[in-house]
Amino acid sequence: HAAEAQRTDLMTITRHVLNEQGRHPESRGDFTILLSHIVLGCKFVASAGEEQKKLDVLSNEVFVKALVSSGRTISSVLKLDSDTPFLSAQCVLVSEENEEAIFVDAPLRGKYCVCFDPLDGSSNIDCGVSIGTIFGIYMIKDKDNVTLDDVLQPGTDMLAAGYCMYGSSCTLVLSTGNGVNGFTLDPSLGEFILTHPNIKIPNRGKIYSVNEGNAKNWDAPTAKFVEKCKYPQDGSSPKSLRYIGSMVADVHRTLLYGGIFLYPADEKSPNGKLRVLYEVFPMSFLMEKAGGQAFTGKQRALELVPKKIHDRSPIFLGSYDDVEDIKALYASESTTA
Ligand code: P6P
Repeated sequence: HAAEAQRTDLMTITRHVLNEQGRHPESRGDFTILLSHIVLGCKFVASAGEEQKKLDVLSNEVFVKALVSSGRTISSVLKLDSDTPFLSAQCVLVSEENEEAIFVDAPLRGKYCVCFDPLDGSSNIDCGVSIGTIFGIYMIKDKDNVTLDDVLQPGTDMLAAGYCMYGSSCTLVLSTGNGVNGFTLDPSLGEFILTHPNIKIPNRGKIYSVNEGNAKNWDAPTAKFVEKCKYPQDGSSPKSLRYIGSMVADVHRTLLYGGIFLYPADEKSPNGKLRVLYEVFPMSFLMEKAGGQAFTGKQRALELVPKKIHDRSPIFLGSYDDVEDIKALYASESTTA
């Protein structure tokens, strides 16, 4: 009977977020409405696989419209490719060229800013590798006087973050500040059901995840760290290399199995490749809430203050003890340098 009772007691993501809202009596439910619109966008992308239009273009449009129509957002920073068509006159688009955030028309303005990448890893679509949506949510400081400063906040100001991975199943991982929970889309119900409650990343893992093809450009601490993964000096077994090349998939495996994901700076890209606002911050937020940590090579990743909305940063994130090891290598380099 217990199994039957549990089976019919569906913990959907909406119910889970409502429970979380209960922890904030002052809340008027705006956050819950905002999240429900992000979830709608994720369901759309999950179902849009057969669409003719390029999936990344389609997902940009559906997230922008879902967010604006939620009436709870004030601006959203999108990673758009140059060929993304301008949407309706309702908003000014972000483009990687002209560095503008999207400011929603006054009647639909809310109090949250959402920074997101609607379809990270989209270059992997045609070969069937998992891709995903990544998002982070901030509170706007002054709704009537919105500036870019509302978006250029440190990751420590983030209220919530998450990703939705579109792979063999559709999994949404979310933290609203109190732990990390994973939900799997049940297509028959059209609902995200809680399948991974209270995710905690192992303190140490057996996997390192980096693009070894960039090895000749790495700095000394990264090179030393990877060397130690492959040829450990302490008699432990070498780590396994797993690199999918789609951040959501590599981070999701790291969160569940432990280990470390690295996208370091190198001579070609002194700030690394990954974007602060909608890749580094949301994933760092989730790692910390799951008991791991995230480091830029110089500081705690969430303490970065972005200067421009498409800023990049090197990132080392994952199991707490594994990140400690690379922090020690950077610390010793800075003392000997
Ligand atoms: P590289 C995908 O293009 C992406 O933005 C992330 O999803 C992924 O982690 C990274 O770039 C892969 O970059 O240089 O290893 O191909």
